[in-house]
Amino acid sequence: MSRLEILRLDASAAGFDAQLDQLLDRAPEQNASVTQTVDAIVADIRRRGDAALLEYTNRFDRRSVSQAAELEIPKAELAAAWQRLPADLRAALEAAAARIRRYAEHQKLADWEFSDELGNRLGQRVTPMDRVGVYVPGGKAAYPSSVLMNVIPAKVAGVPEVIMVVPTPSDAEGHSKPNDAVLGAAHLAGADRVFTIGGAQAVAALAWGTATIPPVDKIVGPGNAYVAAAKRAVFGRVGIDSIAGPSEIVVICDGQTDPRWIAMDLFSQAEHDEDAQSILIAPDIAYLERVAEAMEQRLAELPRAAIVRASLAGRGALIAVRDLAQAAEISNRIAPEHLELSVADPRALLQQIRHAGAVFLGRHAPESFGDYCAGPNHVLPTSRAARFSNPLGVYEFQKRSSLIDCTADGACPLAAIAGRIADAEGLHAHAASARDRS
Ligand code: HSO
Ligand code: ZN
Repeated sequence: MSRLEILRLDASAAGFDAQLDQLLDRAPEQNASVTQTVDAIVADIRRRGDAALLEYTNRFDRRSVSQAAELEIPKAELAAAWQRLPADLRAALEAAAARIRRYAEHQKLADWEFSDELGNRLGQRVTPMDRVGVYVPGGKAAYPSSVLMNVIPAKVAGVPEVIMVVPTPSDAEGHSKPNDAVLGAAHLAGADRVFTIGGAQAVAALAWGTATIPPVDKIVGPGNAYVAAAKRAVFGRVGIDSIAGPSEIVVICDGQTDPRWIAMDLFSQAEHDEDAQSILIAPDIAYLERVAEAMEQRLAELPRAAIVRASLAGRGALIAVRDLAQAAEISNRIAPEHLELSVADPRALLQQIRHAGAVFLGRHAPESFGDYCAGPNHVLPTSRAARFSNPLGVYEFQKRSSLIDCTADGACPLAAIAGRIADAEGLHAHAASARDRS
């Protein structure tokens, strides 16, 4: 077996900044031909509804469905899939779901109101969306954990109808068999309806609605380049969550954690796909080499070793720094999706961290807890989006309305202010409407 390849960088060396920029350079591709194909599919679904949806589904997923109604998995089938799961998996999913729900409860936005000195009341009222769509990727990336992470916050927000879609291509024998764990998780999380559709056609159907697929108000969930392009195309018609890029982890270690643990933490991200990124930062070159050694040894444990190798060779890095302060600075530039602070005093280091999707504090909190069951959402900002965006959460399924409630007395001073500004804007009706209340 060839040695595991991974880039080594020294943060104090000349040229480091350029090297880091190059390492992070991954603008989410927007391929013109993908965009064109997707635009055509979206337009076609919008125009021809179910007929187009059936055609694309049969063509792209090699299926032979004749009635759009057959695309729905009946609720009883979801419950049956749940019952078919091994009891210990059911128990684990239940425990994870309970923890995810409990965390989500804390995220609920609240109503608030206050009175101004005139006796008017101003406030915010929070209401859930009516109907949302959750896209679950098919194939190997059909993760039951992602079903929980997307559906539970929507339900906690109070969304009455959560529509899940999952592409279910036919296998070699021509059978289209949805994954039991995914369906079981949908049952557990409380998805209201599930359809076996995917790709741009599923996103378009959710956005515009067809006779069979009800139109939703927002679409969340990761997908391939076609799904991402379709989400961009329907944005505005519906809300979307952020467009997910490859998953990333940065581990900052003080050199005192068992190198074998850190090796596996880096692998856990790398095994997602070749484009995933794992970066270790430590103020100790010798320690970095011990981790590299441990990676060499533990790679043999992995069924997905080939993906891990490709990911680490293409996008991984071991970065030597002067001290933990410099590590924090570099991490802030990366703004990673996941950040492990595997150090003696993670709370102190946290003070220096400004941008990260999720922070795992200390040696006993690996990312995989966050992926499955710690409670916080595993849908996190990727590709440096942690500079400006947030984990998926209950708040993504809630909307705020402003409340303006004036008394007759409280209205007078506002009429004068509004009237004067409306005059300046040359908007007569505004001014008159305001002064009517004085
Ligand atoms: N690390 C992934 C989530 C995931 N991991 C699902 C395992 N299953 C993105 O945060
Ligand atoms: Zn993961």
